[in-house]
Amino acid sequence: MKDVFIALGSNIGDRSGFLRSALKEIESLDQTNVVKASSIYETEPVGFTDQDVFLNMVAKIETEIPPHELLALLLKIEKKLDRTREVHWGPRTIDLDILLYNQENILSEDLKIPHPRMLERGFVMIPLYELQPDLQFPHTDENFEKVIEERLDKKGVYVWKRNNGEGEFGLFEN
Ligand code: PH2
Ligand code: MG
Ligand code: MG
Repeated sequence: MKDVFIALGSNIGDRSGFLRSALKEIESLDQTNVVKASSIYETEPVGFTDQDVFLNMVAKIETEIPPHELLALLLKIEKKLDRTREVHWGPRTIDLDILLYNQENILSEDLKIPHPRMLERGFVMIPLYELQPDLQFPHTDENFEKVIEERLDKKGVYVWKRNNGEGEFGLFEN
């Protein structure tokens, strides 16, 4: 199995409901398990700032699905959960981004892994650090502490629901 980290984000409607549905859809993919989920964080919008606050989290999955196929399946899940694309970086019911795929560096037109902007983004790196503080990155020698201390914009990221290890994914009532 390959270790893969996925970032989830939502800032429209029933935000935690969309996160939960997305995790369930990912879990139901063939040859794929959700291994663990971070806490859920509420985060101020980055980039396009005139939009509602987000809920963000990161999940670690293991899968045998190759990267491009996984991307296509995640886009399909986004569609199923009413994702539309109007404004670049704009409001969305659910956004599913592959952050890391098994220490691989992938640079193709439609898929770049590691996710190109991840090291600067607090809403990605803070939940990722919670999940896997000993993580090595395939595209920098810096260790996680150094990235957090020196690169990261840590502002505007607050725990919204702590993962307590109980219920679905440690986050939701069964
Ligand atoms: N996603 C973006 C742009 N800005 N800001 C926050 N806080 N959370 C996001 O998930 C997010 C964002 C593009 O994918
Ligand atoms: Mg994104
Ligand atoms: Mg995306």
